[in-house]
Amino acid sequence: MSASKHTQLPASLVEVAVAGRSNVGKSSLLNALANRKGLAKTSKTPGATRLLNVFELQPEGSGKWLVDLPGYGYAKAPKHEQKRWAQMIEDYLIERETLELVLVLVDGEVGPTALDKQSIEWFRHIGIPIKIVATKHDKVKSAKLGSRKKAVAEGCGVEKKDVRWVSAAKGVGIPELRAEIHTFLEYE
Ligand SMILES: Nc1nc2c(ncn2[C@@H]2O[C@H](COP(=O)(O)OP(=O)(O)O)[C@@H](O)[C@H]2O)c(=O)[nH]1
Ligand SMILES: [Mg+2]
Repeated sequence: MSASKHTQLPASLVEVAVAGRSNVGKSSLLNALANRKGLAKTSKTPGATRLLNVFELQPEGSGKWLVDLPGYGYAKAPKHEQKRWAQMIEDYLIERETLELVLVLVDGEVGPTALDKQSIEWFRHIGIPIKIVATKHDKVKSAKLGSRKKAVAEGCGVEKKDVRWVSAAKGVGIPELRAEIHTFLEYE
């Protein structure tokens, strides 16, 4: 289901949200995790997801949700819309009581940007548990992978082992991340 405000959502048991810049690969990752191509809408046009899009783990009514958040920092959108999205995401992140973990996606091809670092700092400040996920593993040349892995970990202020590298396109890291999410949701 989708909502333009978290207050429109029904109660859940536990939620894991997927956050990151526009075009980082949030929707593609959700589809890869669910093993369903068209579940979350992906787009070549950044800024396509403007709603909180909620997916429930089976069985129906489990109350265990994955939430696809609108991407932050979509510069081409009108300023007032950017502000509105940012406020909606912030309200959700701060006020949603059943939100237990945020997967913070960083584009592995690009490396952590200033906006990524700013967002991570904000999550830490608010005290929301995060897990760094580096996307588009398949787009990083193997000669660069070592230095990029170091750069992502350092830029995000975590150990290299604490970054989950994934490729939604090639399936790299997807079973591992899926298992981590399941474990997390089971123990909540
Ligand atoms: N090569 C490659 N492209 C990806 C991957 N994940 C996402 N993309 C592409 O990146 C673009 C943005 O993806 P999307 O999932 O819509 O990003 P979102 O805006 O964060 O939801 C699309 O063109 C995707 O096909 C990946 O693992 N590998
Ligand atoms: Mg999306």
